Amino acid sequence: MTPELIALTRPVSASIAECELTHLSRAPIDVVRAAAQHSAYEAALRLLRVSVIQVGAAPELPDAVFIEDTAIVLDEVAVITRPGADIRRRETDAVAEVLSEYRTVLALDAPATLDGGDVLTMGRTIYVGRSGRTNDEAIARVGAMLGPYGYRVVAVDFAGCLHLKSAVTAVAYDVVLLNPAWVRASAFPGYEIIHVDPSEPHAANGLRVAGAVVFPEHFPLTRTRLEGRGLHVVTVPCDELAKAEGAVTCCCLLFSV
Ligand code: CIR
Repeated sequence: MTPELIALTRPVSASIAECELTHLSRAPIDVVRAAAQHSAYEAALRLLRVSVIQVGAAPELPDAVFIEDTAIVLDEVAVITRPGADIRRRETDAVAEVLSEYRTVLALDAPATLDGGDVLTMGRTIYVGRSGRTNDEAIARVGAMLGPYGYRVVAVDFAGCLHLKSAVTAVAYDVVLLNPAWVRASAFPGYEIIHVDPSEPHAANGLRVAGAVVFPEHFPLTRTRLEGRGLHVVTVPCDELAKAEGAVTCCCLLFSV
């Protein structure tokens, strides 16, 4: 039987305009439009036969929609993170509760800090970006926790963007999409590399799911590159959520059951 794919998502919070911002200047966010875009994203996932399960809303937590940052979910186990931004640590309990229905749940504790956006899993290798949100203690701890499950953890340096997955994501099992201005392609030896179009620096974040790549519709030039490589791209509107420094991977935790 084909495994069922589940995407945990979380509604856009009414307070999203007060989100954390690192590399972007604050711009007004239209909450209704952001929520509509989030619904379109969930609909795109459902069309790809993913079961979307919403974790309860957290209106008082501005960044709750970016659920990816709260956990690393693998086939064997899940690790609840300790997000780098203080206020975001309050997002994890509700996610842990839902995840515990599907996985054994481990958790990071102080002084480790880690955002799931810094974690790129490809096969048995877990690349973890060293960032303002993710520290070396967390990288060592994740290595120690997941080594026994057969995973190798590799630290990756990058610069210029919030998370490792702002700079690079997997768009097929052997292909990565990256912005060479933010991360070195040599960090991913053996992988075919597709560069973002230079005029679309934020386009390296695509969500690989069910043989497709869910991808922001506001990056048409990079989309053409993906399609030119034969990849099936499903575009979603997400420019409103992008004002909160989020993209497509960050709005779900994807796993199979
Ligand atoms: C933050 O700064 O934490 C949020 N405003 C954006 C988080 C985006 N998360 C992600 O890309 N994984």
